[in-house]
Amino acid sequence: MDGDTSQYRSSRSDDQGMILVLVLVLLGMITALVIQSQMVARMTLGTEERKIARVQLRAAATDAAWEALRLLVDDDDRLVDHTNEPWATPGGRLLPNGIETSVQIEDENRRFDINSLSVRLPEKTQRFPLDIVRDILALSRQPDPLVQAQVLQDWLDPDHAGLREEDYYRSLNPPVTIADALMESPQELAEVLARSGSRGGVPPGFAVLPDRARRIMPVNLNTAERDVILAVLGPQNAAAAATLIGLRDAGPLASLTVLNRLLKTGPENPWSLYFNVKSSFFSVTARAAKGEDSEEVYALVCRDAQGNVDILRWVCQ
Ligand SMILES: [Ca+2]
Ligand SMILES: [Ca+2]
Repeated sequence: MDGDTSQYRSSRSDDQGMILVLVLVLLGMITALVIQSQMVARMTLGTEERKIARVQLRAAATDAAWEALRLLVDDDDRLVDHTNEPWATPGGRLLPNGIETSVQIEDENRRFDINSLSVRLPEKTQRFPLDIVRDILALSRQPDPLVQAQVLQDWLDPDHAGLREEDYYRSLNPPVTIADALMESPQELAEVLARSGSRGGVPPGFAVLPDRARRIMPVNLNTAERDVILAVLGPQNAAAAATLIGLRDAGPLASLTVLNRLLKTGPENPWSLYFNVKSSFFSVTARAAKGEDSEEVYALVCRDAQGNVDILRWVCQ
């Protein structure tokens, strides 16, 4: 007996179609998952490769910085420092792994240490650190050099008598805690200067040299910025400053004798505590680069008379 089976055939072919669609959807999902996992694996690999590249760059920059520090230790004349010495020559090399390094040592005693403002000198002193800081600010075209110099001094001197001391900073909104202690970093100097209406950040004539003792850090006559020499000697000695700069540009000075002669004074001249012909603070900037990537190491170091080098700041960036 032949019945009408067309409806059963149609139902079976619908089921098969549905199964095919399901299989195709399943295959699509599996393919998407495989592609996604491959992409994740590739991204992870890329991140790992970048991490390894960064570690290699940082290691190369660190090696370059250490190599530069060895030049400071090997300086055969630590009584005189000038810009024609091996340590002052920028260095660098191309490493076998394709990384290119560059390194530069700079003498930080070419600038005037802002922490010298904390030293109290006898009343009869001819030239105070405050005068020098004021003149560096004036030569940097700051709006109100004397007030700004006083603000800086009040910030770091231990007393509470001055133009802007504890009471002023406490009255600010939000209140600020005054340091009344030696400055720690150029960032701190920049912030205090900004509060005093400074324009253009920290003038190049200033350094922030950390120390535990309140002392005047002499400027190295052989490496000093022109404006720093002018500011230390003061406007009344501008001619002597110009002669001094000409002489040291012609060849490194081995002592302060020329300074004494120019100022017609002896070894105890009022400026001798501000000048020297050697340096003790140096900064090292080492950079390693490959393609678009680079790493930098910055170090501030102090070298003593025996050639021992202390690392005071070590920053990787
Ligand atoms: Ca030297
Ligand atoms: Ca103070």
